[in-house]
Amino acid sequence: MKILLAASEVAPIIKLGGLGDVIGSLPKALEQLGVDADVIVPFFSTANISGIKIYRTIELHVPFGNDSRLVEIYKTKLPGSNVDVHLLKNEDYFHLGGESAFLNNIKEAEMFSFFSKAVVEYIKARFNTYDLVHCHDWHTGLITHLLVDELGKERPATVFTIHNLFYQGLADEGVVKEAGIAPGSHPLIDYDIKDHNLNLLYQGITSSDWVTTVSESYADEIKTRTFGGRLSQTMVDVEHKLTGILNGIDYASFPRLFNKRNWDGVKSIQKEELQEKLKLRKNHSSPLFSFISRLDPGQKGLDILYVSIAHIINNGGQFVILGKGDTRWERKFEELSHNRGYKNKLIVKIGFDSKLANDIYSASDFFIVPSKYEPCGLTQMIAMHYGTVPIVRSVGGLKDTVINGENGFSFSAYSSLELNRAIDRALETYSKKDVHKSMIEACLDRDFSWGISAQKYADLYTKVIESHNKTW
Ligand code: NHF
Repeated sequence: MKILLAASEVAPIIKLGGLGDVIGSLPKALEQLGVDADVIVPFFSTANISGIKIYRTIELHVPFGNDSRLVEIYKTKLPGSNVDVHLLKNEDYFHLGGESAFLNNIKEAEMFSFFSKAVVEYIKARFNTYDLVHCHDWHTGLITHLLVDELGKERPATVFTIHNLFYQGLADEGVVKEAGIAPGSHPLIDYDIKDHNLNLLYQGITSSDWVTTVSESYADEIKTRTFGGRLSQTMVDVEHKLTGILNGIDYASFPRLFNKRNWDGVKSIQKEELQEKLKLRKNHSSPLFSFISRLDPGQKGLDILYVSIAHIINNGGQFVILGKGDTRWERKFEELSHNRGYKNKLIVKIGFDSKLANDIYSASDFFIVPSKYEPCGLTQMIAMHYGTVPIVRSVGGLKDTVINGENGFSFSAYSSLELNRAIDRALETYSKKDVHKSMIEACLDRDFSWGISAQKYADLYTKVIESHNKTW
C-alpha cells in the first residue's frame, strides 16, 4: 500500500499549528506498521531545513490560468524516519506562505488551489503509483476533482481529514478555471459557485471517498448547527462515510525527566526552577496553573480564561501563559500581568518556544484548556504525559481524552463561572495530596502514542482502497 499525505505543513520543517505535528508524526507511525507513506507540502521560504539533507529531484510544468508554472520538487526525509517528504517550490505562489495558516483569505485560497493542481501533476509524474491520497484540511480541497479529471477511473482512492471545520478556504470562483476544471464537469463545483465563491473545505469533504476528523466527539458535534455552522447539514449528508480518529502525539518531541516512580521529587524541583526562571514567587505550596496555546479568540476560550485568572490568583494560585496569535489578546494578557496585585503570580510570555513550553508542561500542577470547540487538542495530552492534570471544557477531543475526576476536570457550559467551579475542584484536590497524586498517576498511565490511531488509519486506507477498486 502506497499512500501520499498532502498538507500545508509538516513539522519540524514547516510548523504553524497542530496540523503540522500530525503530518510530522502520523507517517512515521504508519511506517512502523509497514505502510509506505510519503508527504507532499509546499516549499515555503520559512521552511526550517537547517541540518537536514535535501536535494532537488524533478521539475514540473504546472498549467494554471493561462500559463504553465515551473515547480521544482525537492526531497528530504522526515527526521528520524525513512518517510519521503516532497517539497514543491514555486516563486510566485509559495514565497509568501508559511507564516500563517489562519488568514482564510482569497490569496491563500488561490495559493492552495495551485498547490492542489501541482500535487496532481506530481502524482502523474510519478506514474500514478499511489494507491490512496490522504488530503488534509481545505488547503487540499481541489485534489479530488482534479484527480478525476486528470486520471479518470485510474485515480487513486482518497481520504479527506478535517482538522478544523472553522477554516474553510473561500476561493474566488475564477480559480476553478485557473485550475483547468471545465464548467459543468463537476456538479458539486457548479452548485458551490452559485454564490460566486468556492468553498474548498466543502469540495474536499463532498468529493472524497471517505472523510475523517480528529476525534469521535468532534465527528458528532459538527453535524450540529452549533459546531458545524453552515456545513452541519453537509456533515449529516456524509455521515455514512465519516469517522473520528483521535490524533496521537509523538513522545520523542516531549522528553520527560521522570517516570511513574519518581515523578514527585523531579516535578517539584522543576516547579522551583521554573518559578525562579520566570520570576514567579518561590512557593511550593502554591498550585501552578498554565495555558499554552495559539491565541485565537474564536476557538481557544480566551475570554472566559481572562476572567478566571483573578479566581486562580485570589485563591493562592500562580498562572503562566505562553502563546501568540491575536495581537489584541496578546496585549490584554500582557497588560493584566502588569497589574500590581499579580506581580510574581501571573507571567505572560508572548511567542512560541518549544523548550519553554515543555518546561511549563512539566513543572505545572494544572493545565487549562477552556476551548469553545476543540477538534482534538494536543496540549491536554502533552500535559498528561508530564503528569499535569488538565482542566478542560468537555468538547471534541478534550471530551474523548479527559475523564472528569479521574485524570482531569471537565466542565460543560462555556462560562467563566463553570470554569471557576472546575478550578475550585482542582484546588480542593490539590489540598488532599493523595487524591492529587492518584490523578497525576492516572494521567501518566494514559498512552496517547500514535500506534493505535495509525492502525485505525491503516485499516481505513485498506477498506477505502478495496471499495474504490470494486466501484471502478
Ligand atoms: O488537534 C490537529 C489539530 C487539532 O484541535 C486541534 C485543532 C487543529 O484545532 O489535528 O488541528
